[in-house]
Amino acid sequence: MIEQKRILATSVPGPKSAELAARKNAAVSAGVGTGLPAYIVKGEGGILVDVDGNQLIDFGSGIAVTTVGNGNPRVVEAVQRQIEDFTHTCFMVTPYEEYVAVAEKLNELTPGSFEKRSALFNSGAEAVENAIKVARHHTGRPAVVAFDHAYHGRTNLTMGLTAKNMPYKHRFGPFAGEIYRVPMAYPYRWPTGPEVCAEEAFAEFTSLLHAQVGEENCAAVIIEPIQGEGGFIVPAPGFLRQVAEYCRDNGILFIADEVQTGFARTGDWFACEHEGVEPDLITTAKGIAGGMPLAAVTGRADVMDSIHSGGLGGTYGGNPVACAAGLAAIGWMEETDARGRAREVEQIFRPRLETLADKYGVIGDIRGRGAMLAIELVSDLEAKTPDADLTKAINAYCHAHGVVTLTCGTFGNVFRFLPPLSAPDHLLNEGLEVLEDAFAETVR
Ligand code: PLZ
Repeated sequence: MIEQKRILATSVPGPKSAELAARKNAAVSAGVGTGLPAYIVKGEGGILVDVDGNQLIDFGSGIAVTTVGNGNPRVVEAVQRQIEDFTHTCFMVTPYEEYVAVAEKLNELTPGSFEKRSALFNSGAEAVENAIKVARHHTGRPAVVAFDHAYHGRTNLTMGLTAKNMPYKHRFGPFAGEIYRVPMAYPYRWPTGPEVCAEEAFAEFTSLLHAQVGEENCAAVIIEPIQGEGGFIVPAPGFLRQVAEYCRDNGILFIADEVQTGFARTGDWFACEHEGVEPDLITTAKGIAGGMPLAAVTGRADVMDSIHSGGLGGTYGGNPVACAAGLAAIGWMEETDARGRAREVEQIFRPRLETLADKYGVIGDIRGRGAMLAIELVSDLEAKTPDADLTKAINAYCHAHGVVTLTCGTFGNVFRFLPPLSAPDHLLNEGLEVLEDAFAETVR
């Protein structure tokens, strides 16, 4: 048992981590960065233990993956059991029940009162690739519309869908064709104000889609119901619903990329439920399997079944160990009311973030839902000038003081919180105290 307590045994990262970092630099491509190079040897609940014996508070869940907590015992046990039985057959060769059971669970839990089918993959990017494949095949149309600030992955097609150049796209092109970008209903930065954001963004969306794509050429519109890497941007209320309705009216498939938002993270099973939106296709990954690589496309049965047999697949997609972990993680979320816990986490974080906003005058926006929350840092509240340097400084302070924090945002000025849902209140509060110290130490 690891005590749910922060312990600073050495500096963070400590000497043993520094040695590993030197080996990393000599062995691993420089293209693979490490945010906080403290090398982890063990994890439990909301704590990560590094090689130097430091106990770090986890405010990132490995980017929204270990929602059920680090080393969730139920997931560990399911993985161990499955590994003893068999590790792999390839579902396309000789199938097994766990894959089918995950698909059944996804079809049941995802929004949409219609009949559904699922297909399983290994990563979020792979799920997005396949959702686009399905949409193009089903509609017979080429074009895909994505949004400003979108993040959908690092493979060629998903890089094309991702909005931000550095570090994701820079000199990695050319990108796949027939991808069009439209403005996001980003309330905080909407030029004419948040009140008119949904309405005006929707008008721009329809007008651009009509003028530059043509409705009848458009296979799909893909959107994160709360944008992740782009800055935890919650679309102005009503926007998602309007876009989904417009898609339905025009024979365009509405794809919700719930890779980061899915599985209780936002206080619902899926973030688009908050707006009552029923997507044609949903992509999931990350939180689905407590850390094992598993991803999925779930959607309308008529769409998913329009693909010829053999048209979807992959060697490892829906690997039995990952599926066993997925069933255990979802079971844990159902039985512990993980959605309720995500809403409690918001209750713990929000008031303290609001206090920070009042005290320092550098937080332009507090946003997100459930256990997916963020603050946008600015050097001037009026001008909303992004303050990436301050964001970096606060992040570095948290790291050095044993809290694993993450930043995001197109302008690098968003500080985000994605704690595991099994982290106890006192640990979340301890992490928030470090954040408060970080503000005290770093804001001018
Ligand atoms: N769609 C909405 O958030 C992954 C990326 C980290 P993969 N986000 C974390 C990084 O810098 O690579 C993500 C996402 C949304 C798709 C993806 C891609 O998921 O499992 O990383 O491929």
